[in-house]
Amino acid sequence: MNAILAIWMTAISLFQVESQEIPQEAKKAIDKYKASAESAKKAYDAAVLRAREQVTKDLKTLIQSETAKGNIDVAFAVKSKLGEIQNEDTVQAPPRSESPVPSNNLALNKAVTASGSAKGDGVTPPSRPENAVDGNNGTSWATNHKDKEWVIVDLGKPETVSRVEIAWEAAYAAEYTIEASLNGKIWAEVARKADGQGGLDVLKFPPTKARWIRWNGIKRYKTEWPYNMWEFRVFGN
Ligand SMILES: [Ca+2]
Repeated sequence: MNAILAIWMTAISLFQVESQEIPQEAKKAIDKYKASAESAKKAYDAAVLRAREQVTKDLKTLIQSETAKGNIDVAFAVKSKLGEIQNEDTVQAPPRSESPVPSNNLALNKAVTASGSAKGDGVTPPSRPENAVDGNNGTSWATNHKDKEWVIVDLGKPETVSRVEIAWEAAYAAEYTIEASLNGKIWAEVARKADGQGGLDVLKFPPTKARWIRWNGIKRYKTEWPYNMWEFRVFGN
């Protein structure tokens, strides 16, 4: 790749002096050189794309076969790896629908507690609830393989909240509730999702004063998977 880049950069610098008075023969040589560098770069880009598509296809096949064999933990580990590769793609791709990360997220980097985290699933980076409030769309919190899972975020002080957003990995929640509390003991349900489809959930509700916000899982998309959220966000408006 370095060699191709070097050729490319040389071609560009030659192109910059092209407008000056240079012999016709030299111009021809430069054009030929440029065309060759362009075609090398195109071939390289196409090869990278093909290789990435093949790896993605192979990993998807592996997930299906391991799931069929009942090796759910293996399938989940492979799925995490696939997620990493797809995340790499998004670095160069147009921004995802949930980007940029909103700056007025009241839950950002706040203290969290949770029912637990997936273990032994090969999740990278290690699954922990903090991943759901770190403002990073590439780190997630994966739960244990149970329906009744939860996470609580402490906003630090009472805030008026009226919206929650959850960005899901493929292992999304089909059903869950959002609860609010001023003392961490008495909870009031402020929103309920009963038809989750994954992606980005946006739940709006009447302005409510609360310091703690709890997400309660009720039903996973697939019982052989955990819940897995990229981001859990709380807003005042
Ligand atoms: Ca995250």
